[in-house]
Amino acid sequence: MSTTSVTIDPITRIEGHLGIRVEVTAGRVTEAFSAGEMFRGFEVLLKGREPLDAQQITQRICGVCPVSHGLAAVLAQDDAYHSVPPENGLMGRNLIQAANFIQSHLVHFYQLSAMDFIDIAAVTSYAGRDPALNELKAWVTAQRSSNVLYPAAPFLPRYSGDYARSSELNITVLKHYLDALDMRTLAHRMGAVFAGKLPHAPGLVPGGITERVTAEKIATFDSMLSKLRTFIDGCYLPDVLETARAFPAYLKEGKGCGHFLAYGAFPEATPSAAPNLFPSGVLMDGRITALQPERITEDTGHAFYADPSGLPPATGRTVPAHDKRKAYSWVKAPRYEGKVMEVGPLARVLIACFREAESPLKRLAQRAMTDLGISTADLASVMGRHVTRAIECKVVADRCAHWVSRLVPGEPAFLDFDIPKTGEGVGLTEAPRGALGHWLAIRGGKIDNYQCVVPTTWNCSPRDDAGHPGPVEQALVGTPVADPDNPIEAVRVVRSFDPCLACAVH
Ligand code: NFE
Ligand code: MG
Repeated sequence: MSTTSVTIDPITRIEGHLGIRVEVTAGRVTEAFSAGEMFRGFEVLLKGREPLDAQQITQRICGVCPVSHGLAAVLAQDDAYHSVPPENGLMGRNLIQAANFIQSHLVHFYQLSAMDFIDIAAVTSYAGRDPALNELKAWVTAQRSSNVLYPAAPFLPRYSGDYARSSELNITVLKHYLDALDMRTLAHRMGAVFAGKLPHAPGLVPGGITERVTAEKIATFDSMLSKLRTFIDGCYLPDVLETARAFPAYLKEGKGCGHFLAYGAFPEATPSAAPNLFPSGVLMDGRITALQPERITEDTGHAFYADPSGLPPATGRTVPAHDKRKAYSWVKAPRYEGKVMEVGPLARVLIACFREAESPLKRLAQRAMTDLGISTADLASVMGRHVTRAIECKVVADRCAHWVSRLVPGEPAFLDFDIPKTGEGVGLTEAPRGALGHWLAIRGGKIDNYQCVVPTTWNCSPRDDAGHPGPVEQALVGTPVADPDNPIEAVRVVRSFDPCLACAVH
């Protein structure tokens, strides 16, 4: 039987430079390769710097999830300095991180993924009076009739495929695509109330946040939050569920490696006595165990690095080697106990579902599964990733109301600390795309070693030294590809992970 090699490089509507190659035999993917195509070197340039530079420099790894990098950097320092934020600092950090999750999840569904399913051409027969939709209609009509070979982004050109047939679903999501642009701005403004500014937050520091808590800021945050919650409840979550209903096959496709990892995030007390809003855990073969960070290692056998393979991040190295034989990606291959792990909203929701304790994530997931008539096994799929992302977006936005209510105007938002000449710290949190860790070592008062293991490093990792493909590579295998010239099914699988290659290679 003949095999066709399909290369999608670069894959668009993601962040960063990702090349995907799939081998298609008898209409299905039989092998897949995911390649990060650039080197950035943040871990190298952090060496020798002041430890307090870490949260500012690491935020420049990415424009989508800078807050998570800033937070991981200050958590690593809190660990090294034994600094503990006061209540205002803890709640303030949660609110900044929540705002970042909301903007990231909205942009991922509407701007990055929805057009894999929604038919932009449907707007040409729109007969209503919405000015924004009519403007879009005029633009798409002009693009389609102009006969140019490459019509302007972001909607066209596109792969041909089985786009949604319901004109109501198409028009509703297109309208919300346009609304989501304003909602994303609003989420950034909301986070900036306590971050100082966004997307890169100057106000994240060890020991808390620098922004003072005032009654006016609380009121401003609250009023923005209420608009965002209305959009998430009335548009985002229903749109995702409706899209999932329209594409039931994608509640089966793109299963993945079946092992899930979460570090947990959104602490509600210090020291963390109560569980975080997002619990930590490791889910393998249907069994959940407590996270043991020392079991994390990174393989480099197929990555362009000369570092020894299999090192734990605390002693990790970053030595680029662009001409390394057998390497095909600038992304390292993180593993937990040597196992391939998926991270992200799906991992967080499944871990919450498999824990005995009740939680908002578990409750909402159970409601969505009943609604869709599916089980937890079906969540491990393309649509399951979209649905779990929307669920956790609602959980986070709803919980902001509680965190805001715990802020006390006039009370301190950070407590002072001393930077030791020698020390080590680990900052583990959750970024919108999954488990994020920063490992810091200080010698002579300066950064001696800094290692980041990032969500897309887990999800888009290449093969490890034992030859096991990474999570995206595994999710692609088995995917039907009807037309190798229009591999829409493959990009749907990849985009469901919300990859960020800028982060993955850092
Ligand atoms: Ni650049 Fe990020 C998130 C982090 S992804 S977007 O979310 O950390 O790997
Ligand atoms: Mg790294």
